[in-house]
Amino acid sequence: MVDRNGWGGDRPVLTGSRRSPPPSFVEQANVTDSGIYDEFEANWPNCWERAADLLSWNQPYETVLEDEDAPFYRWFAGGRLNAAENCVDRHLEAGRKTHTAIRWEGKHGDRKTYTYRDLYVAINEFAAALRNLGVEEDDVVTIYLPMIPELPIAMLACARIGAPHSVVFAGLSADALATRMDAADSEFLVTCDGYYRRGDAFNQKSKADNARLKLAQDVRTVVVDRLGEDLPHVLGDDEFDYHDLRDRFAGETVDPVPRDAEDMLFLMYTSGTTGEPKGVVHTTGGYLSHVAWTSHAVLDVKPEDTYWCAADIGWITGHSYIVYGPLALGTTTVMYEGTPDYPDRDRLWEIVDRNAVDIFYTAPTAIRAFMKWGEDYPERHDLSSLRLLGSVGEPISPRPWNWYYEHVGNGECPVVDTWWQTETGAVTISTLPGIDEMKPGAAGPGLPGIDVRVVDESGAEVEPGESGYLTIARPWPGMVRTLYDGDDRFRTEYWNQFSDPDRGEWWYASGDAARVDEDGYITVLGRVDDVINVSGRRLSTMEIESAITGVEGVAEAAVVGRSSEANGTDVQAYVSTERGYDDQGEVRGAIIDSIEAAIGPIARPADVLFTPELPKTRSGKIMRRLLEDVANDEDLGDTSALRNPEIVGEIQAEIRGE
Ligand code: 6R9
Repeated sequence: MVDRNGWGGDRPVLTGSRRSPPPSFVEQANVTDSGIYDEFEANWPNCWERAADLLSWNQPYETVLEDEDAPFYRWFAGGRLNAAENCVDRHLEAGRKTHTAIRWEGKHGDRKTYTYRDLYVAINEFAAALRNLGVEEDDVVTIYLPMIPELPIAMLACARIGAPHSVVFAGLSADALATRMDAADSEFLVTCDGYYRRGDAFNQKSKADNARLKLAQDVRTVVVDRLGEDLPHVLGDDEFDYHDLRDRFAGETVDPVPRDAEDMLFLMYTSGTTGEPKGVVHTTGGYLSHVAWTSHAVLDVKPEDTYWCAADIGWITGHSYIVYGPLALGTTTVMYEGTPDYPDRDRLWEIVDRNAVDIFYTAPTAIRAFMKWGEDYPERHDLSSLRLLGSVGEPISPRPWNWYYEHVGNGECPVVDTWWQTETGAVTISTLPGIDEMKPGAAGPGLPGIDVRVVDESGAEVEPGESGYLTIARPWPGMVRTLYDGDDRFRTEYWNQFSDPDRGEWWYASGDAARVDEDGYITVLGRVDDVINVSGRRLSTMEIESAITGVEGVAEAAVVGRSSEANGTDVQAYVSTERGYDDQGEVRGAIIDSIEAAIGPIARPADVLFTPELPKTRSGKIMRRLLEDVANDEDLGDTSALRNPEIVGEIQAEIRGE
């Protein structure tokens, strides 16, 4: 039993009825030859040249894969390329200057269109400005921006001059920003004055200022003026206005720096099993090949499409499938600043309709909300431009899958349920929409060339239908290369558990539990580590617990995931207080504040339950597993081995509201 998050280890997971790819889709799909699986198998690892061929290389690579120093793999070694040149310049050269690269849908109906030429100009000017500020090749530039066009512009400007970016989600707190900048030794920051969320203006600069105060290093900061009069701000020492810089460097061009395929393209911090976030390192050649290939083969992106991934660029999904994948293929990528229900619950469908969006990619948490709001909202709009739908971030169960298929796709668009992670860089498990049958509730088989195995504790593959640990038994181009915090942590986090180095077997441990069926389709059950997935966002229970225990009066805390219809999982906190701190309202308020300060509002618990004690083993370990079962109203089994079994009944009664 490896399912720790209430996805129901031994409960049957209902998969809905199978569906074949609609013939109208198959006729035009990018990949239609079912022989591709065998072809990749027979030619592995050289099959991945197909991905690398989607890019333009300044210098051809010498080998596809070097595995002498596993698990530190090298892909396309010897090759040189620049990611920004691949995402922008080469499309201009191909005569597509006036083609729309980014279609930005801002709040209150603000809109902007960047052609590939516009994007080229913006990236060059900002790259010149960054150089002038002292950014050199390999310096990490932290970007702390919401969903405004300056975010992809800044990323690509960094890529152009060979400076890895580290984008920190705009909703994270000052502390979280400081931790990430400190860990990356980053001396450059791109942020903004503030941004709108729903109707309100949020102050981003004050968070950035607070983060800078916590850092030992000097930080040169570029501030994008997003709110103008709505949020006046002053620039201090070492702070520069983005638009002034653009004016100063107007018309300048900067030659793209040819990067080694294995040079770092970016860093992305993600929650791990300890309180310290992990700095996932992605490199240029493998990552870009893999995102371009999966955009082509899984999302079926074509240059003439209008493609929309409704994620935030602050997470990996937005990096791979709003910015790098679609732009590498020269398509039009839609970028949306707002929320799905503002000003009304048909906002997304209005955008699909008005822009004639061909491909739409979102998360199950959003799909569950659409389903709850009802089909009237999509029905108000003409969605017939849609050709393919995608889902990512969490397991999607058959009911929302079918709803999405029927009410958004009108039964005519394949739905790809794409499993992947910050660490995999790009999609690794999914059906190929022009070839494979879809089974609602199962993501699909490993993509061609990806060797997915579901194994037990000892690393032996489990029988179809049984649950086990999801592993990948071979390297792939988009994979994490190491953790910025060190190679040791990279080995322990991902490779020690299932690898057998004596036999030359390196199996990547994903941290997810899964089940595989007789056709090799994978149903992902959820995380097996101390990470919980709230609305598709990875949170570390340890990080939340340490924010809680930092509050005066808190004696102990445990945080677990609780199944939630809306969010997939909610955060459930259990807290015991020190003597004398009886005002639970006050402590609760301080706990929420502390979590928001340490991580951000996304980590706010759905419930904080106060208890005189936490259930513990005789050796004094908090029984989180049991607390998770209590939160999910599961059968608890025998609790007699606990030091304080009586407390469990009390907590249970409290949770059930008895
Ligand atoms: C891309 C992304 C990764 C975790 C992953 C898993 C969950 C993602 C999923 C899915 C079931 C899918 N996950 N896609 N679970 N079905 N199609 O979300 O990256 O933020 O690193 O999260 O998300 O638990 O391990 P990241």
